[in-house]
Amino acid sequence: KKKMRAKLEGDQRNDLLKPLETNGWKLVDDRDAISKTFLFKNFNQAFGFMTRVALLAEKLDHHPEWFNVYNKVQVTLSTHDLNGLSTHDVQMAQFMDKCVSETT
Ligand code: HBI
Repeated sequence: KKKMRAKLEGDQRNDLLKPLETNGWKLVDDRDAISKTFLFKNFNQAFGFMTRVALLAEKLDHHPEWFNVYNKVQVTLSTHDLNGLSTHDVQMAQFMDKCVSETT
């Protein structure tokens, strides 16, 4: 059973979300979640990104909600067991942005 994370709140929540928001992550209106749309050069790059993220998702047992069409990947991150945001979501978001920075 996966280690349960606490729901992000207060100062810790703001400190962790601020940099992500600077990086294009948005708070979702009607739920405690963050989302971002990634645009790649082509499907190959988009799916390569999804492959890297999928491996981390399995390692963390924490999976994104995502939609892909061709070179676009729309991602929403939330911790379903908490019905809110946890550090798992922050870790996934940070990793996704890292993947993009490593994409030529
Ligand atoms: N992914 N985003 C997210 N949130 C969860 O709560 C979650 C998950 N992946 C697997 C998972 N929980 C399971 O560990 C539990 O539902 C048992």
